[in-house]
Amino acid sequence: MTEPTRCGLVAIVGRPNVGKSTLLNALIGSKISIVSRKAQTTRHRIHGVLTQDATQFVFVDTPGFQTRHGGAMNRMMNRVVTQALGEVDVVVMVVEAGKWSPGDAQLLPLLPQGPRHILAINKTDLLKDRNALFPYVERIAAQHAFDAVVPVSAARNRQLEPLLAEIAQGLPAGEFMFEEDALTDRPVRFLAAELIREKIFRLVGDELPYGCTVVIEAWDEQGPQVRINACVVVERDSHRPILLGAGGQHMKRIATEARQEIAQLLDRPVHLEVYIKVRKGWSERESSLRDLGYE
Ligand SMILES: Nc1nc2c(ncn2[C@@H]2O[C@H](COP(=O)(O)OP(=O)(O)OP(=O)(O)O)[C@@H](O)[C@H]2O)c(=O)[nH]1
Ligand SMILES: [Mg+2]
Repeated sequence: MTEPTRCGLVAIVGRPNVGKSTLLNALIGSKISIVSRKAQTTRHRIHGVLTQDATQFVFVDTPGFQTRHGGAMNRMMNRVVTQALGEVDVVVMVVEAGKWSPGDAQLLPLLPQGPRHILAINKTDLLKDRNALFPYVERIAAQHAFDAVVPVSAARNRQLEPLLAEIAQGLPAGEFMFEEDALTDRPVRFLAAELIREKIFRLVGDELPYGCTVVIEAWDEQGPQVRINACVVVERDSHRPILLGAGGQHMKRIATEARQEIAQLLDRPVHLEVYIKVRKGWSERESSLRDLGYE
């Protein structure tokens, strides 16, 4: 007799920059969600799938929940978080070891009753004194009754199995939602656009990344190379020279690094052209956010 299957949705939530996307990638063993040192890298809800024997975990990476800044983009991102929380079997709240800020506390009342609540304490590799974790956990436990607490290091792949075991306990019996070898619900075009945005987040100074988005305008798999045209949409004329850099060097590096990773993802050579377009104030308007692929 074959074992009955289990399958369920697992939301990964937390304030910006705690390592949610890194954790998702580590759990499924593949990079499907982009990562950068800057807060608010993730803007979309991204499903990542892991199938282990009779258990299928469908993780939902979410944007960092934040209450500091207003604006259409931030409202959209917070909406993605609350919607993701509405339909899950397990919630994994990610925090940074030793750090508990108002941004973490503000998320607690939003965690829905019903799902299993797990606290993943990430970045334990940065801890100097592991004993400091005990009072830290006690302080959080006093504010919210988590069903389980698991210290992990997403960057070093540490303690991921105990975390998966805790998550599995909250998954209901049921049919798999995805094929066993599926990694994500997002098409490769989306992942390609995200990889370009990741390079911009990583390679361009502080302000600009928040005002830009990437749109794939053409995708042709006919020839020996996959030919991709992508457009980086920025908010101001003054952003164009910043993105280009002297002699176009900056943009060149962004395109080269993105092309290499996209080729890896597709397992085929890629020809990538990247253009820049100015669309004034796009991130401030709900309508242009929708046009540009945001929920
Ligand atoms: N040392 C260490 N760094 C980590 C770990 N996990 C993530 N990071 C780093 O933390 C930074 C933020 O990681 P992300 O995965 O983008 O964080 P996020 O929570 O998805 O961020 P947003 O999408 O902006 O909300 C990156 O520089 C990661 O390399 C970890 O376990 N240890
Ligand atoms: Mg993220």
